[in-house]
Amino acid sequence: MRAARAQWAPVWVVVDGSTDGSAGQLQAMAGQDPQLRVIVLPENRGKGAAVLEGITQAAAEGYTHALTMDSDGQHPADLIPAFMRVSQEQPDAMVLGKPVFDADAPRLRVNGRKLSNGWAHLETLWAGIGDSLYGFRVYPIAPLVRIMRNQRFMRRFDFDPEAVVRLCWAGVAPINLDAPVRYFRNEDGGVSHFNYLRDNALLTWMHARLLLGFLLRLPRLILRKLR
Ligand SMILES: Nc1nc2c(ncn2[C@@H]2O[C@H](COP(=O)(O)OP(=O)(O)O)[C@@H](O)[C@H]2O)c(=O)[nH]1
Ligand SMILES: [Mg+2]
Repeated sequence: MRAARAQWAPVWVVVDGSTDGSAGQLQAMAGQDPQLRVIVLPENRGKGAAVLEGITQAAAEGYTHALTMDSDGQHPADLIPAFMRVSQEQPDAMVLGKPVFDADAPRLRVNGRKLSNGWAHLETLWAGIGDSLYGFRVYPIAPLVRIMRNQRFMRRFDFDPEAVVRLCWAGVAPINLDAPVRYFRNEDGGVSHFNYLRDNALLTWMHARLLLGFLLRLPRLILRKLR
């Protein structure tokens, strides 16, 4: 959070039912810093639901775009201004981080990504999604809120890939920018809540419904591709 605040104002943190006392600490910091807002969800709802809460409040206050990032230090806060600049130049697009992995990145995760990316390419007829899973992104808020309101999925870890695919379908073009990802080793405090069985099952079900949506939209996607 501090790294993000050093680069940008305002910064909003959504605390998603965390039980480690981080909400209290953040609220104390927000008391000293008018540019920091803390939104606390009493119960864990999942990544997509937390983003939706943040961007719904942001839209109500007149914001049109939001950069999302993880709060566990894995995402490059120093790139926030560059991503925002590109978004300001091309406000109709979404600006997607393209992960540049360090040597500590778990092989299984890096390879699992290729699978999810392959599906996302197919589902959008190669519309140019650089990475389907990386959560360091700038979204135009209005189309994303519209898509999520029409959907009861996309509320957990299935959020990031489903959001890019559905935004592509809605005509929001992706712009990809390289952005390093850090993987902390466990001994350095790296904590991952990624659960192989649970999250891969969630992603498989997500791609199954996206494939169905893809088939329904295929004529339109082909027409768009030809133009
Ligand atoms: N709001 C919310 N975000 C989550 C939840 N689980 C994971 N995330 C988000 O997804 C990111 C990736 O999860 P993480 O456990 O760090 O796994 P990693 O992929 O190994 O880094 C987190 O940093 C959060 O931004 C959740 O239950 N609620
Ligand atoms: Mg993480």
